[in-house]
Amino acid sequence: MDLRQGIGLRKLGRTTDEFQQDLLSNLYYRRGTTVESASARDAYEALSQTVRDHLAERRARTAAAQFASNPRWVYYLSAEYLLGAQLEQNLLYSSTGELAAEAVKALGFSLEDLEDLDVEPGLGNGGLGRLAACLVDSLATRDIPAVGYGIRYDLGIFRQIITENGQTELPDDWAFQGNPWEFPAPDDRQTVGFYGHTEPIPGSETRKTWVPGEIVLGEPSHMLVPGYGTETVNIVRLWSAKASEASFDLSRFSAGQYAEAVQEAVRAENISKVLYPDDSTELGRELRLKQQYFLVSCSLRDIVRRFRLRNEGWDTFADKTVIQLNDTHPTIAIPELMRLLVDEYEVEWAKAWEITRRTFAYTCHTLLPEALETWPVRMFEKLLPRHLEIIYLINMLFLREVEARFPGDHDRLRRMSIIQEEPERRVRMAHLAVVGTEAVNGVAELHSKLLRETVLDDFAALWPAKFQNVTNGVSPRRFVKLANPRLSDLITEGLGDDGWLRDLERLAGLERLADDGSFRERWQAIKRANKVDLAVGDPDSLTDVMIKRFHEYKRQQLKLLHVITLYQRIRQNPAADWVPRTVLFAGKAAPAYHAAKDIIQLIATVAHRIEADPVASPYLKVVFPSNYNVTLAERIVPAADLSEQISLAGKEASGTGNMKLALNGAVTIGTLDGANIEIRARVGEDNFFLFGMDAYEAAQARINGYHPRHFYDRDEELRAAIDTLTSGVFGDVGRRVAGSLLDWDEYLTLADFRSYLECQEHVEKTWRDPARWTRMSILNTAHSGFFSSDRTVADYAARIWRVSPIPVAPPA
Ligand code: GPQ
Repeated sequence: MDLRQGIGLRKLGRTTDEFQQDLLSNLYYRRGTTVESASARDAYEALSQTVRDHLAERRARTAAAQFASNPRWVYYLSAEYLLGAQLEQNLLYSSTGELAAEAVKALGFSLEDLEDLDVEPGLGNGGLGRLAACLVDSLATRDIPAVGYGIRYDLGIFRQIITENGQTELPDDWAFQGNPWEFPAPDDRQTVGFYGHTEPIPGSETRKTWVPGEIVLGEPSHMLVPGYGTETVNIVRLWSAKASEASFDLSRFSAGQYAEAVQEAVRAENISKVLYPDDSTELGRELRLKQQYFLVSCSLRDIVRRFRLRNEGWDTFADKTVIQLNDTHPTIAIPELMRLLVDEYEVEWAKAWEITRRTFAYTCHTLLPEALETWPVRMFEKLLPRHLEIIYLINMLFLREVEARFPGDHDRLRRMSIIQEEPERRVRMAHLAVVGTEAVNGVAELHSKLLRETVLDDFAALWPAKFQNVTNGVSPRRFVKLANPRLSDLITEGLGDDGWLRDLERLAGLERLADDGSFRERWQAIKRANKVDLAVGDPDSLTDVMIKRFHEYKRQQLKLLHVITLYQRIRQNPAADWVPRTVLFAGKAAPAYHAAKDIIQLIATVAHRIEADPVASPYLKVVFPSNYNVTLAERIVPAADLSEQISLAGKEASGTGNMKLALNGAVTIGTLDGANIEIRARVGEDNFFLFGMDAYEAAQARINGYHPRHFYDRDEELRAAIDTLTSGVFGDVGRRVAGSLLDWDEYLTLADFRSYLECQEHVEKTWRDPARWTRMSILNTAHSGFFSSDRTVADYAARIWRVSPIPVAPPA
């Protein structure tokens, strides 16, 4: 029998009755229960399996089509994925939502009940992890053969609880009840080495044998990644660390030394135990480096295995493989591929280097110097001795190339070296990533430009053609269709069909409706209904949202100074005609980032104070829901009127929340930073509230000598706001935040304060004219079509990966 013919033989329910039957079948045979005793969890599991089968059948056809065409595959290597809840997405992407609603009703449940049981896998921190999820969605939607590789952390990003004492962190055991969306694939397990030493191979100068001192197993499982409006289903493959049988010490166990007996196994399995909850800061910990190598080693062996299924030799490897490095976290893949080729497969160094360079591409996501990863040489030497030798050789050959281009320029060699010498010897991962790849990209126009002009300027001088920009994007399915069904229906009605979900530039067709009074009223009513659903404040108030990780550069402290000033103004003049506002903050701070946690605590304290104040509370409300994640973002974004994108210019690489909010009709107040610039260029200056210094002015301000007290002395309201903090009415945390602003103010908050407040006054003036505001809101949505991750993926495909779609035929 031809296996390909077998695919599609099993008939999947496409009518209510058939779907119902499939659901019951899963309830009985896979869940092992009955209608009479089925709990909500039983129903959830059975439903998930039923929906999953629809995708699995498409997956089988996808694999057949992709393997038959032996294309160039895109492998996305990322330490983080924030995939979001799966049930709702997969119902949409398999068009089974209505069938499912009917079928579960017969079991006595509503779809909403079951969706509440669907836990989002929080395998990432913030923008970088969510971008990875949007890109894999769009890769599948664009029919591009791709696999996303990552780590299956047992504990994802911590669960956050906000109280007046600030942020508390709890472990996130996301798969405690199992994960119905995941397929284990133990047969594809890999073996990963760490530590040990290297031995020369007689007769060879470049080849070595690495004898690891510790062996850990990597076990993969995968989640299905369906495309929208197409047949393709790709996968994300996640690795779990498992101890080998040999690591259990039976003799110790028999001697009653139970802890010692398992200690080696525990150490091995700790590698994928927990996601490091830092964001945009380097974390120098051996376990983190182990995680990175674990991901890379397992994934590369899997990539080679997949290549070998279809191809022989190495000549075509780079033609059939492109590996995108999501920031520097997976950069050890470069020396690891060299090691595999040179040491294990005996490819000559120069040829191996050519293959390696042509295989990799690198995306940089930051401009913050403290976020550029470096690792102590001594840590590398101990953990990955062979990789360090390979890096040294790569560096020597690279510096020779630099010397040839810029003879005698020793300072340049020192600056560009992959090894930093002072104050301690460290491996610069970003330099390794630039040297070992064919393309390097930033994530927004300004970011890519500043990378070329500052952080990576020497490399841009050496290889100008290597540097590109690919502006980020977001999935319109998750962040418009799923998050905002009301608005999606109105858009579809306004445009005549739902083609915009696969071709987001078609939103431009809404422009002509921005002046249609009745359309505007419906638009406004939807925003209001979304606010009612969110239920955080008066739905008629201006809903002002700042949702993102807490970091000083993002300047939640500037927003807080605005809140305190508004509070003081209202107290001074309670009878004035105030615009009622609900200010919503949400986001997590890295547990060790004390300054960011102080800002969270201070916001919670101020919120409480205002709430308890009968004079101010009718006009001003501050809310801080706990545990910001993809699911919560999907509730907040549709309800937002004003989108706060107020980072110090030149610090936010791109931002993607800015895109989600604009697409849902929030108007941005922002600086000329990251993708804000591109949003403003598209939605139009009149439909964007701009304030503050630009990136060049900000850089210059520091050079000219920045003194925050200068602004404090000259601005009465700023002084009043800071003095309140210093007075201690908001506790010690208020004093600490005020102190850090007055003494140093790394991100020039005080310099932008007045400009921000004036801009907020302009916001209120505009808000008082609902027709005008609604028009701005519609135009933001209409002109944000560029920010679809489908466009981002098309850019990568055309300019970096050079791959084309492989469509999958529908079932016969
Ligand atoms: N980003 Cl370096 C993260 O979320 N984590 C990180 O460790 C680094 C960057 C963000 C970046 O701050 C945002 O401006 C981007 O929009 C996002 O990556 C995706 O590119």
